[in-house]
Order: sequence, then C-alpha cells, then structure tokens
Amino acid sequence: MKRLLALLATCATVLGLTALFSPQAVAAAGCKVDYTFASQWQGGFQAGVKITNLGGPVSAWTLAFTMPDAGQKLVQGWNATWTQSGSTVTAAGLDWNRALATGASVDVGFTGSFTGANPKPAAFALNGVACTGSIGGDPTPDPTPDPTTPGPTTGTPVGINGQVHVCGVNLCNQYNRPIQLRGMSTHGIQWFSACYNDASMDALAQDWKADLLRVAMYVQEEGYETDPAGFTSRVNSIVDMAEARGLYAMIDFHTLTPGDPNYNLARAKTFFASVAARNADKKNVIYEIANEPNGVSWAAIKSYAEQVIPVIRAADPDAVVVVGTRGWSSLGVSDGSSESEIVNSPVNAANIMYAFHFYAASHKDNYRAALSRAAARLPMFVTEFGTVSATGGGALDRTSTTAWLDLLDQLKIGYANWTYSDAPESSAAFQPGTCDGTDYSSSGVLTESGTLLKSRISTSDNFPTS
Ligand code: IDC
Repeated sequence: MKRLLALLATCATVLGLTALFSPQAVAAAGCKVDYTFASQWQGGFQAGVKITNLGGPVSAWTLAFTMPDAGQKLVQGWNATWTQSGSTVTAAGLDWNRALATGASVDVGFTGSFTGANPKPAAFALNGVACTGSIGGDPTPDPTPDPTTPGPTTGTPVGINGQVHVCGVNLCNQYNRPIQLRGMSTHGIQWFSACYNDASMDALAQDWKADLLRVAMYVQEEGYETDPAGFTSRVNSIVDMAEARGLYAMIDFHTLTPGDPNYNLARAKTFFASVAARNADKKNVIYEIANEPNGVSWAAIKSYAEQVIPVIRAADPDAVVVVGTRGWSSLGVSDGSSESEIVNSPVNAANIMYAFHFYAASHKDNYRAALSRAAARLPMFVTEFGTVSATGGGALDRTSTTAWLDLLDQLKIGYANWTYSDAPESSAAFQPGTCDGTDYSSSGVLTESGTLLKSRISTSDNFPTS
C-alpha cells in the first residue's frame, strides 16, 4: 500500500497535481467510460457518458476528453458542470455525485452540435488518469436506426421502462437512458367517458402501440368542481386500465377557464393529495398540474407549482410532475414572451418537466424555434397538441404536423395528441359515433387525424434496456 501511495504521489507530481493530491483525490488504477450516442439529428446529437471508477475512491471527479472533429461543440450538459476549451471537453461532478467509490459509476450526458463528421470522442481521463478500461457504448452514431430491426421492446412500455425520472433535459427510464413516450390524450372525461373502456384501451395498447394515455380531467365546464369524489374515482379507474396494459397514465388537472391556476389551488391540493396517495406505488403515473395557464404571469404559475408539487411529493415522492407554462402552455410565446422567463426563474423542485402545447395549423416556425431552444435548457413534454387549428377544428395541417412530430422525435420529446375520442371535431381520432360501439380497431372508424397519429405512434419504440 505504501509503495502504491508513493507511486501515486509521483504520478500526481508529474501531472502537476501535488497540491490536490490526497489518497482520496486521484483515481489510481484508472477508469472506464461507456460513451453512447442516444440520438442524432441534422447537425446535433445527444450523448450519454457513463464513468466507472476502477481505481481508489475519489472525493471529487473531473472527466476530460477530446472531440476529434473541429466542428463538434458542446451545447448543454447535465449531471455535471460542463465546459469546452478548444477540442477539450471537461465535466466536473456536482455536490451530489462528486464522490465515486471504487467500482462506482456515474451517468452524465450532453447535447452537442457538429458540422463535419461526428466521431466518438477520445482520450478520456478521470482526474488526469487515462481511462484505459475498455471504452464501451455504441462505436458509431446511427442517424437512421432501421425501424424494422426488432428492438428489445417485447414487453409493455411500463414493463420495459419502469418508473421514469427526469435526467438533464430528458425523461429517462429505469436504466437512466432517455426515452420518448408517444400517446394520446382523452377528451374531457366529463363528456366522453364512453370512449374509455376495455375495447378502446386494448386498441390503444395493441393496435396503436401507444406508450401513454393522458387523462384530461377538466376542473370547470361540468368537471371536477361539480363532483370531486366522482371525478377522482373516474381518473383512478382510467389509471388502472392503463396500468393493466403497461401504459403510462398522465393525470391532467385540466384547468382552462379561468386561466389562472391559483383559482383552483385548493381543489388542486385536495385532488392531488388523493390521487398521489392512491397511486403512489404505481410506476405508470405522471402528474400534470395545470393544463393551460392563460392571462397569468409566469411568477403566478410558478407560485402555484411550488405549492402543489410538495403535496404530490409528500404522498408519491418519485413521480414526475409536469408544469404548464404561460400563454396556454406555449412557453409564453402566445403572450409575446418566451422560454427565457422560465430558464431565468425555474420552478424550485426536482424531477419536473414543463408543458408545451401546439396546434399544427395555428402554431408553426416561431413556436418550433421556441421549443427547440427551450429543449436544450429545460425538460419539455408536449402534453397536448392537435393536428388542426387551436379551436380543435378546421382542416388538418399535414405539413406542419409532420414537421412538429419529426422535431419531437429528434429531440426525444414525449407527446399526447388531442384527442382519443369520437368528438364531432377534426382533432378527434375517431369518427362520431364510434364510442357507441365496440370497434376501435378497423381503419373505417378513424378520422384523417386518427389515421395520421396511429401511423406515427405505432412505429417501434426501441426503448434502451441497459
Ligand atoms: C376543446 C375541445 C372542445 C371543447 C373546448 C372547451 O376540443 O370540444 O368544447 O375545449 O373546453 C386546448 C385545450 C383543450 C381544447 C383544445 C381545442 O387544452 O381543452 O379542447 N385546445 O380547442 N388548448 C388549445 C386547444
């Protein structure tokens, strides 16, 4: 041991680390890095970096590596403090993951941009010691995964991914890998409860191969406020139907008019205390605390969130919570503002995401630009969108919908489409009258919007399992 320490001291001196040296501060025998391209899109990519300490325990770690191509630039990292100087990228551990025991791993990651090739980085070193343990992960990025390759997703979405959590700007599964959940939103359950039954849920899980169902419980408009116990129980029974099929259920406290969520603060606390306690042990539940704040400042929304989230956490500590944003969950854009008010003053809570909504015929390039910018800084979830205009009616805009869905796929942003219902409006997926019968599967029951969404949602998920 003495000889090893002496050797380490020499190495540290050579590396100019004498001042920092203590038996705790240097990874002695080395390290291993698993570098994975989680996704790649035009000019951008996202990488996961798993660092395993193969040496003695370290009290604070710093990983350095080289970007081999001059065009590769760090954009935004998480779970570490990230910097880039020339071709060298450095990530330093944070308060909560700074210490690394022998054999322990830490998962960090970043998004980057590139102009030429996008080769894997090289020369990984932990506290100045080269990581000579094998560098695993995918050898090269795969920009066009073959959709016909059978993925490891033979189970259900919840069976494979388990309890989800927020990691950096993404939603991650139980293997700490970013995933995108794709699914549908109910219509108001006060009006369309006939649409949510075993046959329609089977179709959503098996034919649509959806990952999630958002349960839209209006608070006003004949909703929750008229019968709190009854609506709480209806939400719970839809959560159970989703759970039985391995689907995630997003419980949407569908505030809309009035637009200030604080109007419903007491109701929200009562409702979420109840559903969070009842569903705490389930892995499939995500809470959305305010559908579309409107006519209200970000400060007021943030204050509401910081009062409702602790109520949920007290009962269900590990669930993801989604917070609505200003201007009908437009990140403020529909109010002439932008995502920067949230970036500058985020909700003071962990494991949360922010909601973004769009209607493809009404919201186009400037909204896509805002979401793209926000997605580098904030964990985003498109908890509601339509293929049509913001009224929920009008013509389907195929070009804009396709541009939106391609963007969400690239950024791995989850989504729920308005609506899995037979409402007499073009945003609905089913023809009027469908919910009076039992056939939710044949192509004849789908609308133009339903046909498009089913074709997008039913493609393979390829959820990562390690
Ligand atoms: C619409 C429904 C419509 C209902 C109306 C009033 O499609 O049948 O009469 O609400 O409650 C939203 C809202 C969502 C709207 C939807 C379409 O979250 O409640 O549903 N929309 O207008 N934001 C933007 C559009």
